[in-house]
Amino acid sequence: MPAGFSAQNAPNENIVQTHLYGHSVGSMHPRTVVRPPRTPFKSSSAFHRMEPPGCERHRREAREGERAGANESNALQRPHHANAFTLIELLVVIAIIAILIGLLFPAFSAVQNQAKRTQAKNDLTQIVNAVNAYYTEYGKYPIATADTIYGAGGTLNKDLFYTLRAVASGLNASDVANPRKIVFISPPDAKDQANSRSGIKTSDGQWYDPWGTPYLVEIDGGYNNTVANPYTANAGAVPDLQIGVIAWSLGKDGTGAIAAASGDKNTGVYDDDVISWQ
Ligand SMILES: [Ca+2]
Ligand SMILES: [Ca+2]
Repeated sequence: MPAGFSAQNAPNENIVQTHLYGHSVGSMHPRTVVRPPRTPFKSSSAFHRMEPPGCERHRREAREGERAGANESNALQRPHHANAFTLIELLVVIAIIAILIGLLFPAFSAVQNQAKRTQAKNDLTQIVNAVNAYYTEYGKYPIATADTIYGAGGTLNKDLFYTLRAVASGLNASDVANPRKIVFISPPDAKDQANSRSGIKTSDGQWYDPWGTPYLVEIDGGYNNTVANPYTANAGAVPDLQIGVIAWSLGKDGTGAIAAASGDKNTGVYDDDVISWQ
């Protein structure tokens, strides 16, 4: 014990020694000293008055830390399923999704059907243009020697399209109907040959509309510049149209006007038919 320290200072002796040694020879020989156990705290003692400022704050912070730790422990012990979906909530979500799908599906079907109608209208325009182009090229209509309806319910449309496609088959065998082998139209083959839509079915040579029924084409083979109107009303002049060639599709229902003056274009099975001349 260095000189100048009394016996009352004994409990803090090791601390002081550490300080003194560390200050004088700390770089030479670091020394570890165990702090003696603290005496129980007595608020009325003189030692309490000697506590450095901020000690009370430290104890308050410690108590607050203990309370925070207790709250965290309670949170950890809370059941996990308190934050999960209940069965009722899950069923409600599924029901809402089902209702939305039910609302959207008809709208989707309507858009899809409108796209098919647009495609059918484009195909019909191409067919009429191809027949007229053939007329311009050869000075006559293809195949027809009298007013004729080709397609569903009438003469198959295969020979007409063999001729317009310059395919040497049927009535165009050996290119007799199209000797210059001019391709006036080139529809695609149907993707599904067993259930042909929107293209040529190679086994029968017919051109099918987007719903799976052959397109109908009427040609003025009698050369009086008129063809019979397939509809009795709401589809142009009746009984005859002042046109050399017309084409139409029976629409989504696959049935409609397959002969002259079959029905009202705006009612029944006729109203979904797609026609080239209106
Ligand atoms: Ca005619
Ligand atoms: Ca129809």
